[in-house]
Amino acid sequence: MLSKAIAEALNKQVQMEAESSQAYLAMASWADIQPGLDGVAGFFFQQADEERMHMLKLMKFINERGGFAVVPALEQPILTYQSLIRVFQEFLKHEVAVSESINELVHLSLAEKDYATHNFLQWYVTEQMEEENTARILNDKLELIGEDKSGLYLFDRDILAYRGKK
Ligand code: OFO
Repeated sequence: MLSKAIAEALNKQVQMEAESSQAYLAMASWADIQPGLDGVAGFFFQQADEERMHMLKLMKFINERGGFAVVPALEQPILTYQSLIRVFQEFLKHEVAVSESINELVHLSLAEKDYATHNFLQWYVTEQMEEENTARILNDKLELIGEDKSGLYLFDRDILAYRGKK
């Protein structure tokens, strides 16, 4: 049975995953209407689906453990970007914030001696390490490319390979 504090904290994480999904869906839609960024659009459409899966996994766990998973209200995410690098900077910033939130949850689960939740959260710890790493690599590549059009062409062409690494 989840304590009130853990149930609340897990529900906050449900909200964060839902917000991530919305934010990445907006990035996907923005990329989708830019010329030549269909690879980036595909990457963020998939990332949005993945975040929704993270949310659902949390919701199932909360309900299975005697809590009540609350479907959160969501604010509209950032809809437009000035450049591709801005999108990826925001992606990294977002993933770092999610990792911090997962760390807090792990800390709370130990403080509350909730080892079932602690065990459940390990999947998220690993997932966040991978996602942060992917976001860093993609930011580094864009820094390197700068305004080089052929570099951007290759970046867009190859980006979906980073989905396969997960
Ligand atoms: Fe939910 O995995 Fe990143 O944010």
